[in-house]
Amino acid sequence: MFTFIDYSRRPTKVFFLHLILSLTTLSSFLHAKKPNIVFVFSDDHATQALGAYGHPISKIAQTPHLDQIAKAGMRFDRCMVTNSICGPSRATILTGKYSHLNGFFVNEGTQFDSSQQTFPKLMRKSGYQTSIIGKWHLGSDPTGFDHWDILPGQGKYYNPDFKTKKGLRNYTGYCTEIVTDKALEWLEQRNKQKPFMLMVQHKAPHRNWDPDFKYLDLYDDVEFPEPDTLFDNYEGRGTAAKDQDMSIEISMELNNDLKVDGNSDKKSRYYKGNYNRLTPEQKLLWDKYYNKRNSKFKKLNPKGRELIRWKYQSYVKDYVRCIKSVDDSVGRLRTYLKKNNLLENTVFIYSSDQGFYLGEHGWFDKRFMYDESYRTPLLISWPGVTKPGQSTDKLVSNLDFAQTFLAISGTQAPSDMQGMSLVPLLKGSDSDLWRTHHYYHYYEYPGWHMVRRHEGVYDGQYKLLHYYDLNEWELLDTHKDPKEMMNQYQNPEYKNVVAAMSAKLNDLKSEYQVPAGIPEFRMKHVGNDPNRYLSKGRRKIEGLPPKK
Ligand code: SGN
Ligand code: CA
Repeated sequence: MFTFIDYSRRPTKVFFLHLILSLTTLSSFLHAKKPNIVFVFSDDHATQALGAYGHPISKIAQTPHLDQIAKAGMRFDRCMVTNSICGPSRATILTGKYSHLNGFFVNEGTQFDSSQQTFPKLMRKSGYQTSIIGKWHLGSDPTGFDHWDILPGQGKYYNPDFKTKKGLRNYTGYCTEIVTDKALEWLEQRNKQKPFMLMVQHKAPHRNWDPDFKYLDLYDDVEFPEPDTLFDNYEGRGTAAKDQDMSIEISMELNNDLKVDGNSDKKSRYYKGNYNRLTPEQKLLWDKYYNKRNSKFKKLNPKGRELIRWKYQSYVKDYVRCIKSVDDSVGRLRTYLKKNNLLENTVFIYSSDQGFYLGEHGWFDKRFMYDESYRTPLLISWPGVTKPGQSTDKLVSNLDFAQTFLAISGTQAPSDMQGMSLVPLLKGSDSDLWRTHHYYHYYEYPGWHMVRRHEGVYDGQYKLLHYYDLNEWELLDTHKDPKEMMNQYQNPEYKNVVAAMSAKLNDLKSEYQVPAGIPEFRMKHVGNDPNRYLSKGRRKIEGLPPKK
């Protein structure tokens, strides 16, 4: 903030005093150590399962270390993603650009063009050491990092492989813990003369929600609250909500997702991809917990709604167990920073590639522009800059991360980045000049969970969605209808809102240079089988033969 001082009316002594003060501030600014950045990022972490956001689930499954970031800094209540899926979210974060400009639209079958401009490359140029450890999921190898040690593809929870410039190496243990060990090792051996930017990227709590052995029976005796919309029948919304393949009832698999017979059905996906990787000692621990859970399940033999309820409870428990390890990871990292006198000069950031459904609308997974998957957690602490315990409901986005990191490091952001630096918000600004509307675009169809392509705009209350392949629109009034159950698009009372939001959608598309018309882009590798990604349950309903 600048204050104008009229020196002509003041004695010269005061003028010199101000001059000296300004020069001292300037010199301490120039000599101040550039802040470090630790960016912890998880995969599919819903705000419902993060204590600082206050949802009933997180009251049971607490996250004290994550909450500490919010207590020390700022909680962002409306951090909206540009495209609610893994690789595309990561590509947006690296480039500060929407999918249509960074070229990474969908997870499957594409490679990130790693020759393009990214924030780590720019930070490196301005003297930062850059490092990424854990999930990457962009096909091509990382560029712009002094050090990288990543999980190939989706990565594995148990005894994962890691990939470096030297090739692949297998590790025994639990992924979240190994990623943290590696991050701490890197911090220890880094060049201590330079500021650093470290990205710690967890696989957890991604499907199929495999917990660490020490947490297998955590929350076992607890009943988690069911969401009001667990038995949603999608009345009041269009084809896309009705036709998805991500329901707990139909799409969630007893074997693969809920580990029923996971240790005995040798042909199953779970056995081959997960159980089979375990050491004999790990197998004993796994068997001990899941054999008990499975035999209880078989005795109970639930049907209909009771089966959905059992699936929901089992799913959420494994999911929050995975988050427990992420919380531990944050605790270990912060303890290290504190012990090494680094915490005070480190910006600590926590976020996830997108949100997730924990049974809302009867779903798991993400992709839709509905709240649970469109909104992602974002917590930032910056000691001495952000006042402790702040929160903001400004519309921010993963589109803003690149420019934020650049601003923190004092690096000029290139003008072709499309986001906004969050630094003014972190410094307490409540400026009206912030964005009022956010643009969203999801592309992966046909694909896992069969969510139709859509784009839309959100202003904090109204949300307009366009499923252009279906020629269907939805307007949601999230103040009156926070659970997003009722499409108001045809309701005459919302005529003006629809008109205003449609105009805004067009404005944003031209501002962000979204190519006109329906995107040409199709998932190349789907070939001529549009049902390639259908779940077992859906294949049965459609009368299709089981997948091999
Ligand atoms: C896997 C999962 C899907 C999930 C995608 C994308 N199937 O394919 O359920 O939607 O990842 O997730 S699984 O049975 O292999 O777990 S993302 O986080 O990478 O976008
Ligand atoms: Ca994800």
